[in-house]
Amino acid sequence: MKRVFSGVQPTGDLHLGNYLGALRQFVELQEDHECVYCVVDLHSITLPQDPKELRQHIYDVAALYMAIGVDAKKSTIFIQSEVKEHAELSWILTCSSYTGELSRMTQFKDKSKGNESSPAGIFCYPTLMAADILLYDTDVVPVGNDQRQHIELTRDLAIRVNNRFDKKVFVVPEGRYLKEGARVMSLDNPTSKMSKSAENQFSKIGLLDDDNKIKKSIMRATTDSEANVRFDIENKPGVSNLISIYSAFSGKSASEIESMYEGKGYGDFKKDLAEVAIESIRPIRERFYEIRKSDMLTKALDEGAEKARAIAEITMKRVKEQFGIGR
Ligand code: AQP
Repeated sequence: MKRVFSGVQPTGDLHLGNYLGALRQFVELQEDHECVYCVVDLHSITLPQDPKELRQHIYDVAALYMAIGVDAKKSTIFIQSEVKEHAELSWILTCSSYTGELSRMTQFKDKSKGNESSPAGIFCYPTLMAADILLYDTDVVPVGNDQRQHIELTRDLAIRVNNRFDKKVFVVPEGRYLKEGARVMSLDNPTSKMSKSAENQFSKIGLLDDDNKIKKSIMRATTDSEANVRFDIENKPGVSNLISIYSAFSGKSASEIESMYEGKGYGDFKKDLAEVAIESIRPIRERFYEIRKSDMLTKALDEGAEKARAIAEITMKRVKEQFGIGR
């Protein structure tokens, strides 16, 4: 059975972009893959976090995995910092990567903005992500489009190490990207991606937002003055983003949606989209609160960490032997 690995940073409440780009795939894949899903807390501290809030977000992300349908009996759910091999392999891969390739990562350029006092973690975190993936001999990595460059780097590092030792030290993984929802854009500025850390609450739809907040966010979303529901990313990025969200939730194609709203204004379209989003998110939110109250979460995380450690230890032993470190 092929192995799947993916993770989400506990940097805030998860939004529609995280769900439609990555999480939706988690559930689908667990039926015929061996899935390992991680809450990547070490990644989240590349930028300073409030420690109390961070701990809550770690639990929230794990509970959301379960609320969307990840089954802890079928899949492994765990917290990254509870398996020490992530940090260990990350260092080994940092030593195998080039400063030139790391400095070309767009997320590094976006987040550091050329500022010399930005944390070195922003620079090195792609090698931690590579370690997360390679530690589990991963075949498939379900992620949003924004992670393409990091997946390519992970593949390059795996191939580089394998070539250096002329041996299959690492499995070379493939990224898995969806057609609809792979890049959900911000509702107030459809030229940048929807992001947890965005300040404007109405720029995103959170998976824990109440019905009223979901409706308000969609009704306020930036569109254009043409009043024509038409998919055209270049000239109508706001409306196209809303059409993509509608499509990802309903399974209808963009052209079907265009025909449904021919001759109608943005008001009708947005009202219906709000309804579709509310009906899809409500069951996730309700399930989340049930899980958060019960002890099933800590049980799943304890068992998950144990299962993850068992795989990670075997990989690290192989890698250390290959690199000649330890005894
Ligand atoms: N807007 C998006 N559209 C589609 N997929 C997205 N993902 C994130 N934003 C979008 C996917 O969600 C998964 C988890 O992302 P992450 O939390 O690990 O990191 P991120 O990409 O940095 O997410 P955010 O929301 O933008 O967080 P902050 O604000 O903390 O940086 C990944 O598979 C990602 O592709």
